[in-house]
Amino acid sequence: MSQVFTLPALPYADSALAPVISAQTIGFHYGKHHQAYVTNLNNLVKGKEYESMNLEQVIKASFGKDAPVFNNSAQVWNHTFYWNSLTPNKDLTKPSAKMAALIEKSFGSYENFKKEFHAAAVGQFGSGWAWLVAEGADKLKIVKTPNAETPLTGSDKALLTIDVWEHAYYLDFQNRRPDYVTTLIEQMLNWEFAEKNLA
Ligand code: MN3
Repeated sequence: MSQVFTLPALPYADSALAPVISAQTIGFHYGKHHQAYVTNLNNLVKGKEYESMNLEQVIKASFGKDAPVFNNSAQVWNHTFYWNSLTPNKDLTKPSAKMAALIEKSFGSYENFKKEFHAAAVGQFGSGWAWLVAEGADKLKIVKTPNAETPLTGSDKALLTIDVWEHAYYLDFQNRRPDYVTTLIEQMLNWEFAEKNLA
């Protein structure tokens, strides 16, 4: 049976994150870039073994073996994960007591977590992603990945991500990647999503 990959709906209106992430950025980033990865993936998997797999299976099967399929499938997944990592709902931008305890245990303090996440996002040379991941059940870590790479191909569980490809911030922040990252970390991280991923 032939699998058709689809672009998941955005979890909020395209203007919901403005002015930090403008509707114009969402229009290009979600409407053009994310959609293009979906379209490319559907074209690339035609007639191949990937057609019988779900998205996560395609990412794992193509990693290190089939760059075009990996890049497009991982970018579909990473972007969906990114949209869900952000929220306009201020009630969700504070970690729960359980998550806060885990953050403190893993990073020493919430302030240190923010510093490490920021440093990874700013320090990723060129295009890529910064991630909060869980190693096992009770240790959190910050990692960064280049281009389309994703924690999904390893043993860490992804909890939150920030896209640091220039297309994520250039219309709103131009070259000021540090300001984009700071604003997301201070105002928009969806801790409810992070907690769901940890469960
Ligand atoms: Mn992107």
